[in-house]
Amino acid sequence: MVRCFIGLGSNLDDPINQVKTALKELAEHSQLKLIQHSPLYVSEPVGPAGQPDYINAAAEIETSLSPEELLDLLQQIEQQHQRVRRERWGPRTLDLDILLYGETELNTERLTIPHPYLTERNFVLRPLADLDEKLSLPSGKKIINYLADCPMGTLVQLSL
Ligand code: A4P
Ligand code: MG
Repeated sequence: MVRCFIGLGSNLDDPINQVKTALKELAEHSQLKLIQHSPLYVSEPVGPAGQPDYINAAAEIETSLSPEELLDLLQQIEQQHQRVRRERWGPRTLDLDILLYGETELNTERLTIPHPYLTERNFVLRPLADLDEKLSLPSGKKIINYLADCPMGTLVQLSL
């Protein structure tokens, strides 16, 4: 089993409910084990202006799926949430990203792990640090050090 971290984001169609439902779907999935999830946060959108605020969270899971199989599973869950892919970084009902997959570093056409923008986004770093304040990247650099250096867009904690 590999310890992985998944990022959850939504800014359309009742985003709190989208994220809570996705967490439930992860918890109930037979091919992974949900260990814990972070609180939910309201965060300012990064990307095209004029889109609604996001709800963001992170989840710690264990799985024996390969990175590609895990991505397939996450994309299936995204599809269940009627996600329509339009513009890059545009609004979405549900976005599930593989943030970390054990100590694996990967750069293929389909997958970049660790997630390429992980270290620049407080709405990813904060929930990861909530889950494990000692968490590091495969490079050995600590999440909390990136968080300290991360320009803070507004991030408001909602609830567990
Ligand atoms: N892909 C590559 N690496 C990964 C990975 N580690 N995890 C590929 C998941 N997918 C990965 O993703 C496009 C392709 O990325 C996938 O088909 C997969 O093969 P997508 O979800 O369809 O497209 P996207 O999400 O629009 O693009 P991208 O670049 O993944 O955007 P991000 O980084 O996910 O950003 N602002 C706030 N406040 N909160 C947010 O959550 N999210 C975004 C989207 C923009 N602004 C935001 C937020
Ligand atoms: Mg994505």
